[in-house]
Amino acid sequence: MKIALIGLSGCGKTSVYSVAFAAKKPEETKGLAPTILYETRRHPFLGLQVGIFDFGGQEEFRKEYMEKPEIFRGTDILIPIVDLHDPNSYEEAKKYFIDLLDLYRRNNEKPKIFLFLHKWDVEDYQKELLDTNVKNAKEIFLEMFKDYDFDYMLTSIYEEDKLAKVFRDILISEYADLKAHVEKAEKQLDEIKAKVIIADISGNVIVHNVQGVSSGLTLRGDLRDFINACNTVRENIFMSDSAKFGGRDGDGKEIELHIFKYIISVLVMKQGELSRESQDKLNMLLNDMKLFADLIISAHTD
Ligand SMILES: Nc1nc2c(ncn2[C@@H]2O[C@H](COP(=O)(O)OP(=O)(O)OP(=O)(O)O)[C@@H](O)[C@H]2O)c(=O)[nH]1
Ligand SMILES: [Mg+2]
Repeated sequence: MKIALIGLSGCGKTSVYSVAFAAKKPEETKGLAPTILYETRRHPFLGLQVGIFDFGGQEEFRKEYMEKPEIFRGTDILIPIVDLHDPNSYEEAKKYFIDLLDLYRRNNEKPKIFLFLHKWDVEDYQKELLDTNVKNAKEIFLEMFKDYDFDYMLTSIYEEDKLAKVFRDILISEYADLKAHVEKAEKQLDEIKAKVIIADISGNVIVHNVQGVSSGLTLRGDLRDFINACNTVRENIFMSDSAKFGGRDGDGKEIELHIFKYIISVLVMKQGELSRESQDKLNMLLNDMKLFADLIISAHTD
């Protein structure tokens, strides 16, 4: 899957990538240098290789790559980013987006479009101006994508969890039936009295009910290591596609890891036995995640 991040220089493309996919803190993006030409990065998600193209927005680079339409070929998802802190740039951004849509047309391609109205926060910006800027941006930008499979969202790197969910939903939108499962899991988690994290084998968090276990999409390092180690045991010693692992200390603290179809992992952390009701709900969730993993595998083989 190929995702292209586009927008004028300084609108926040590299920051969005860094916070959502590369476990960077929002503040760490303040010193980012402008991207030269473009950068590509690979990120595995649900067993799929996602290629993320981060296009430099400075004029000289835009000129250069706009003359090489083949660079854009094969884009599944186009993410145009608008800087809400810089309303004076809207018209230029619009021109750039129109040129790009033309380029895709010439390539006979029609990517899905998710417009980010970005920097929707008051970090280094006056609150009073933000609402007006959002309103004007909507008037200028929503109209232009109406012939496309299109959606827009208000985003900020200072809302890491929300940004991670935005990307999770964008990535999942490529698989027709998965979204319903994720939404169901989100509801089920609310009702289980244990800490539960559903992630893929590469450590992208899909759903969780624990604060502070992820940075963007990326699961905390120690838990990621645990999943990795168990996954190696599953593969090399059990030689099965699914497996369950567990640990417990003297005080009744427990951790349980379920791996389904070498793709989905469900981590459960609890103190003592769960109530019958919670255990029933957890079992339902585990069943559903098994199904979810099956669906992903069959989507891959399609
Ligand atoms: N307040 C705020 N600042 C942001 C946000 N996202 C990015 N920034 C800041 O915007 C500045 C520019 O970010 P970059 O990610 O380098 O911009 P870019 O779009 O990659 O720019 P080019 O590579 O030149 O095209 C940095 O100082 C970031 O900290 C955001 O959501 N809110
Ligand atoms: Mg950049």
